Amino acid sequence: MKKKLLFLISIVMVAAIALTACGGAATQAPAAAPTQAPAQQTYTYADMTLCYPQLGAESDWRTANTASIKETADKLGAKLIFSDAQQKQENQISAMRACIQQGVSVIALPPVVEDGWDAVLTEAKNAGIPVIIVDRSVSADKSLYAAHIGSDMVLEGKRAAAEFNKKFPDGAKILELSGTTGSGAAVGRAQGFREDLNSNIEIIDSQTGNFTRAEALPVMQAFLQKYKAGTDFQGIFIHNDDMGIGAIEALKAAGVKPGDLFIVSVDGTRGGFQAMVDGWFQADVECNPLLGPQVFDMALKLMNGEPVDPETLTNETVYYPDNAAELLPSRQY
Ligand code: GYE
Repeated sequence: MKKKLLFLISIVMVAAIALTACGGAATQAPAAAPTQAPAQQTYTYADMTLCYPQLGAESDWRTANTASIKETADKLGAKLIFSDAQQKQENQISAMRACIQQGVSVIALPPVVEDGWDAVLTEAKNAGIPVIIVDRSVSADKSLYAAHIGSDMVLEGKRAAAEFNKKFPDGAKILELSGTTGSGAAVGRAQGFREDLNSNIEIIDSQTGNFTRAEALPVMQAFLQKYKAGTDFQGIFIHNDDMGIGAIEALKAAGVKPGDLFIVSVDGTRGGFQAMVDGWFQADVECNPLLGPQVFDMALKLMNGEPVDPETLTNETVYYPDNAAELLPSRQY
């Protein structure tokens, strides 16, 4: 009771001071509503609600990315609105609209595909909610979002091409098992790969396995029906480790042995490392999913009106079988 009274008195006093301070300003614009934060307030993670409309759970990369976002939110004490769109853009868009409706502080969007974000990004912008594009890129105009944090997918493709160029100086025929059609990851990797692949190395066929083990398996089976391993093609570029693992199942069933084909994959997951230890992959181009700390750090900067880097690319490398067994136990994903 006493506390309440004291509280009331202090409110009245603050109001009185405020009134005196702006005495004579009756004709000016009305003061901000008392619930609104003063202009120079510094927000902390406790004030943050971050919306993460995750695109799916299609791969070990994705599982690690989700864990990184959730763990970082917990550690920092920020509120997280998480959803799983099951690789469907329309689900991501509705999740974003729900977040806009709720007035979240920041949206961090890992877009399943590149195109088709203009409308919802405009809605977020009009609502004053900054959007960070995470992981894959979007084709929307840069004015519609604050920044992008993720891997350089074109560079990853180039790194894969360099492995084939090294292995086949006299040329070869190869296959490509590509990621989700229209996704920044698949588009970028395919582009970088083609840009740097020597002209004597021919990609005889390219099909999507949608970044999943389950979908890659039948695609590899169909490839093996059509082309004879070792004779018609000597290598495969696979856009992620999960599809590689699906492909290995098909190769094993067809009697192909580790090392018969030159296989380069992307991600560097534990599964990818195991495939190198087992002799199936000859190189694994790193793609790091542990983006949580960077995403939350940038989100707080945006809340506080601080400048951010419009493009933050992850530092990555290429892994090889020679030390895969040694590194495997320390892999975080
Ligand atoms: O390589 C793959 C995942 O967008 C970088 O998506 C990501 C890719 C990653 O499904 O494993």
